[in-house]
Amino acid sequence: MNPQPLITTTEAVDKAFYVILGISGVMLLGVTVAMIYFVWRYNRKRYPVPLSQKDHNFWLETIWTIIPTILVMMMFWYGWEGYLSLRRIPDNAMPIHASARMWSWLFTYENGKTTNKLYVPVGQPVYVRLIAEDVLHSFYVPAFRVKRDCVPGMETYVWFVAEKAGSYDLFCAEYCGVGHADMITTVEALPAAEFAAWLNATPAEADAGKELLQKYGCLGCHSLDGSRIVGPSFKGMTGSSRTVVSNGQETTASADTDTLIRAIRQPAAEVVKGYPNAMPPYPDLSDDEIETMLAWLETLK
Ligand SMILES: [Cu+2]
Repeated sequence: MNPQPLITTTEAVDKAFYVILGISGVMLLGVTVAMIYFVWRYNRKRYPVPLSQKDHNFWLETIWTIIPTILVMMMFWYGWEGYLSLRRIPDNAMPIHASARMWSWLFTYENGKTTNKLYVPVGQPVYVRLIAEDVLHSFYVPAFRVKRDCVPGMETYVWFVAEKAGSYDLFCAEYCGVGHADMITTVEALPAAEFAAWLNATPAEADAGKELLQKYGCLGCHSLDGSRIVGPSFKGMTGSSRTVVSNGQETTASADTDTLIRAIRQPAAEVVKGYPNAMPPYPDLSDDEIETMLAWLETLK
């Protein structure tokens, strides 16, 4: 493939959008003006009897076929060219894996680092490989004009380049269940040097539990600050007493280690009253991982 000057996804989409908007505007104006003129010019009160019996005009018909064909082909051309720009991954793009699951995002970088926000270097294209772990989701970043479905069992992708440092909204744009609206995060574009420093920094040992909570998507549904997302907050959870619904019966459960392990392995067994029975079971978590997570949660009073 020939090296080509980089057209950003924003430029590619905006060009097609403004061409189509412009043509539509001109057509709307032309049709409206002609319609108003004809209503006035050929009003029946003024001309009760038709003046002409002509039923066709070769040149008029040819022109009104050729001009719209050119306009439609222009719209097609700009749309097609823009689409190719969105699909053609620049050679120097940095690959990042994005996993979508109910109801959070997990981004994995080349060195194995994982985050819930998507960190990217300013000025370098990123190639985001999209995976859905459970149901259909959709990766949508309006600022970069990229939107692509994440399909279970199939890898899709987008690429984009952030030209300015900043924080950009990232949404799930495919209704994926009760926590869909919470599947919102950001793209954090950092200057290249800052990004490299961030990428290579090792997380503190003390944060291992929090890293696991991020990795498994727990924080997509459970907040750390007491606010309600999909499920109950983790804040002050350890050791607390809650009314739970178990087999349709309300009972009181205290959040000791056994209860919390059961809540991870068989979330439907006891559901805190007032919350949906929405959590999938996590059979793959090792006992060590659960222990690390619970130890970290205990520090969260
Ligand atoms: Cu989703």
